[in-house]
Amino acid sequence: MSAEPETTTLTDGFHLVVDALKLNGIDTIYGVAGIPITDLARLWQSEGLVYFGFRHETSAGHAAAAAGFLTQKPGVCLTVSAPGFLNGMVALANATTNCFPMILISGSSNRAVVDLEQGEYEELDQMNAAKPYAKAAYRVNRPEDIGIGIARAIRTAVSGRPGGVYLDLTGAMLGSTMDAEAGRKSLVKVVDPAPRQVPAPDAIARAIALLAKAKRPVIILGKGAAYAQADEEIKSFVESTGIPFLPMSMAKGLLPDDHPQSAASARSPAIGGADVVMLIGARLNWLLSNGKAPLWREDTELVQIDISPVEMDSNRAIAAPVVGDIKSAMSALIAAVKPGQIKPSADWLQTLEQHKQKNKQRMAAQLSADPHPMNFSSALSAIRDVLADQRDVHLVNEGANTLDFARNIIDMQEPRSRLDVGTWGVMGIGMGYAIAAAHVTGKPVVAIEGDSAFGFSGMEIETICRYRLPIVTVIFNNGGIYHGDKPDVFPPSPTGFVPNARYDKMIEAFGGVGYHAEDKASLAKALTGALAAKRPALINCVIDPAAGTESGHITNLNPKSAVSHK
Ligand code: ADP
Ligand code: TZD
Ligand code: MG
Repeated sequence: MSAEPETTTLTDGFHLVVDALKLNGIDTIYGVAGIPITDLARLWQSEGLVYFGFRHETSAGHAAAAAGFLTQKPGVCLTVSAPGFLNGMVALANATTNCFPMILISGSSNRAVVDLEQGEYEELDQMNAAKPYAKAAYRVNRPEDIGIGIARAIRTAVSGRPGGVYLDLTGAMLGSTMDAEAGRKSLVKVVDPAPRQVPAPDAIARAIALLAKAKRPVIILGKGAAYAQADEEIKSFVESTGIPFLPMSMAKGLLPDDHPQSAASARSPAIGGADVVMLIGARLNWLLSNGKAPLWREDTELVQIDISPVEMDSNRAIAAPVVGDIKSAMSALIAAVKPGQIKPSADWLQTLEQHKQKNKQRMAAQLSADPHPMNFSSALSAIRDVLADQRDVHLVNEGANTLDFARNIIDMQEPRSRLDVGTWGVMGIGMGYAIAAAHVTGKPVVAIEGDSAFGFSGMEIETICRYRLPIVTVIFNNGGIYHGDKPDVFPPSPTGFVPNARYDKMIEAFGGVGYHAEDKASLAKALTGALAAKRPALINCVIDPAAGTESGHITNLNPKSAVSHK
C-alpha cells in the first residue's frame, strides 16, 4: 500500500478574522463594503452572523458605538481604506469621548507603497492617523497575529474606561494563507475582558463618612452609571439613603423620571444648594459647568465614583474619590453603610420639593397649549402622551432645540433607553444609534430629530427600510438649524433650509410609511399608528420656524460678533 500524499488544509486572513470575532462572542458587524474588505463582509454573513450594510461609515460607526454602550461588548464597524476609514473615525473618536467600547476595523492598502507616498490606491497611513483620536490603534501584518490582534482590540475597548480602538487590516494580510490548524490554534478567546475593579475599603469608608455628615446631599448619575449595568445596586443605594438624584441625559431611566427622589426639575437649586454631591459615572465637564460657579458653590464637597483614577480632581478637588467599577463600588457602599447613617435633612428635601412643584406647574401650562403651527413643547407633549404607556420604546434624540426640549419633556422609565448626542453634542448619531438600538434590544425605537440633525444621517432611512426595522423617525421640521427663514428669503441664510420640506416623502421612496403632522392630534395619531405597525416610518412634524432659539439651551456658548453685520 502506497503512502497518501501529505496535504495541508489552508485558511486565510478573511476566515481568521471572522473566526476570531465569532470566538469572542461578537455577532454583528456594521459597515460599508468595498476594497479590500468586501469578502470579509460576505464571509461574515455566510457564517450566519449579522451584517448591516450602511450608506455612510459614520452612521455604521455610530451604530457600533451605541451597540457597545448598550451591551458592554465592543460594537464593530468595518470600512474600506482611506476615505471610508476617515468617515468611520468620526464615530470612533465620538465613542472614545463618550467612553463607549467600539472597534473600527478598516482594510488598508499596500504598505510598501503607502509608506513611501508613491500614490497607492486609497493611500493613507491609517494606523497613525487614528492614534490621536482613539484609545489605541493596532495593525495586523500577518495572518498568524489576527488572534492576538483581535484579543488586544477587545480588551482595550472594554477594560478600564471603555473607548474606541482602531484595528488596521492590510489587504495583503487578509488575502494571505496559512495552515488551517496553526491558524485555529493562534486564535485567542479573551478571558474576563473587563475585570471588576473593586475600590479600596478605605475609599468606601471615606465616601460614607462624607455622605453621613451631609445635610443637603445630591447624587448625579451619568451615562457611565447607565453603562455599568448596576441598576439594582444604584436603585438600592439611592432609595435606602433617600438622597435626591439628578440624571444626566443618558442616565435618564436608570431610576424612572417620575421617581419621587428625582430632582431633575429642580436641577439648579439642587446642584447650587448641595453641601455634598456624589458623582456616579459622570464627569465634571461642560455639561456640569465644570463644577464651577455660578452653578456650583465653592464649599460643596464631592464624592466621585469612576473607573478612571485621573478623572479625580480634573476640574475641582474631589474630597472622597472612589476609583473602581460602579457595580463593585455600589455593592461595597451598600454593604458598608449602616441603616440611617446617611440622611438628608427634611428642610433640604422640602426646599427641593417646592422648586419641583413650581417648575412642574410652569411646564404644565406650556405642555397643555395647542398652538398652530406647533412649537417644541406642544409637539413633544403629544409624543410624551403616546410614549407614556410604551415603556419598551427606546429613544434617540438629536438637534438643538429639539434635543433640549425633548430631554426635559420626555420621561424615561427604563435604564439605557435614551441615546443622544452625548459629550460632544455631535449631530449625525441619529439613524446609526436607532439601527443599533432596534437590533440589539429587539424593541421599537423612536428617533426625535431636528431637521438639521437628521440630515447628517438621513440617507440611512434606506438602511432602516432595507432591514425592515421598527424605527419611527420624527423630524422636527422648523426649516433650519435652530429656526427657519421667512418664506421667499433668497439667498437662504446660513441656518435656513427649504421651507415646508416634506421629509415624509423621502421614506416613501424606499417603501417605508410617511406621515405629515401639523397639529398635536395628527402627530399623536401618526405616532400611535406607526408604533403599532412596527415598520419603518417617518413623521414630518411641522414646527413653527420662529419657535427655536439660537443654539437651543446653550446660547451662552455661542460667541457673537460684537460689531453689527452689514
Ligand atoms: P455624562 O455625560 O452622562 O455626565 P460622562 O460620559 O461624562 O457621563 O461620564 C462617564 C464616566 O463614567 C466616565 O468618566 C467613565 O470613566 C466612567 N465609567 C464608564 N464606565 C464605568 C464603569 N463601569 N465603572 C465606573 N466608571 C465608569
Ligand atoms: N456638525 C456636527 C457634526 N455637530 C454639530 N453639533 C454641529 C455641526 C453644529 N450644530 C449643533 O450644535 S446643533 C445643530 C448643528 C448643525 C443643528 C440644530 O438644528 P436642528 O435642531 O434642526 O437639528 P433645532 O430644533 O432646529 O434647534
Ligand atoms: Mg431645525
